[in-house]
Amino acid sequence: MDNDASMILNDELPPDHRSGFVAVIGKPNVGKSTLINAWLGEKVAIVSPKPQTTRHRLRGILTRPDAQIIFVDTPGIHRPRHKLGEFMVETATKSIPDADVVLFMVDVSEMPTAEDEQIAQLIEDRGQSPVILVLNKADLLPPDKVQPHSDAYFELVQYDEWMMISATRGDNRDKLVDMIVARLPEGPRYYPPDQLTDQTMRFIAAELIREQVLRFVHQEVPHAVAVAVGEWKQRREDLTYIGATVYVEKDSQKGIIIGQGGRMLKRIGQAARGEIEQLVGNRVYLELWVKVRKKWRKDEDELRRLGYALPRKKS
Ligand SMILES: Nc1nc2c(ncn2[C@@H]2O[C@H](COP(=O)(O)OP(=O)(O)OP(=O)(O)O)[C@@H](O)[C@H]2O)c(=O)[nH]1
Ligand SMILES: [Mg+2]
Repeated sequence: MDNDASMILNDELPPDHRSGFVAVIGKPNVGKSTLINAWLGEKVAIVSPKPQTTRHRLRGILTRPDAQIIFVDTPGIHRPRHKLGEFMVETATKSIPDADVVLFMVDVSEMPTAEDEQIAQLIEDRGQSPVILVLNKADLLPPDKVQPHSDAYFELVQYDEWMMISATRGDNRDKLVDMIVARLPEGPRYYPPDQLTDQTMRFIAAELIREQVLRFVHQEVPHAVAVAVGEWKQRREDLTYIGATVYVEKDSQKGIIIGQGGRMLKRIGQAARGEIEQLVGNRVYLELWVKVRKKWRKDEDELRRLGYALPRKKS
């Protein structure tokens, strides 16, 4: 196989093969990234119990003999408080009109909030494609709340179909994929069958470090963190050297990330190293630095430098 086109092997596909883009939209923390990872059987997107974990649009690619689904994971839509938040919300919003199918994901264990309502409106205004309402976290839903909670969501949005699932426990996960495939247009594969994401290893490694920051550091601090991977070198056949910088906004946050005697940074580094070793498939030597970039979340130039590229303002 000598080029990407032949790797995709489209000539072997059945004539009614389906493909398309499926945007997963919802407020923060409802389980969008968890579901995509579960479908792919690999961690392509980081996950955390804290809201506003995902910051970029990223693709997770599921290839079956009869279909290729390109899931588009998006940042949770919320009321932004700084330019990073604006970037995140705009990124998610822009994915709606481009999608062949929109999955509107909600947390059915709780009643809808104003955020869910706004997103429902956004989907109605921007979307032209079928909408599947996904009621997630069914495992947390007490039996007496099934009807009132579901009804509240059914009233919220104009949907074509709905499914109640548990992304973590697995209820109806496969059924939902079949429901999606039935709604996709006929078309070829866009990616080689073994490709799981459009993200680079470097980006995923930086995210895996940020995931551990979200895990170990609390309150506002993890939200003020950005991670950039600098050096990436194959030192030996079985050892990769990775140097990364953890950016924070204040000296006090730097102190928290480093911790007493460097203990917190060590903890973050060790946990992230384990995850990155799984990603690259060999041993990793991970070196971390912590730097202050004052108010980077409010500064467009800083955001761009850290990989949160906003569209250029029209002059
Ligand atoms: N009990 C339960 N927890 C879930 C389920 N799905 C996701 N979670 C948990 O919900 C939390 C948030 O999951 P994420 O996948 O990061 O949520 P997200 O929608 O991608 O969040 P943002 O990236 O912030 O928009 C994590 O702690 C998950 O383990 C589920 O079906 N049941
Ligand atoms: Mg997410």
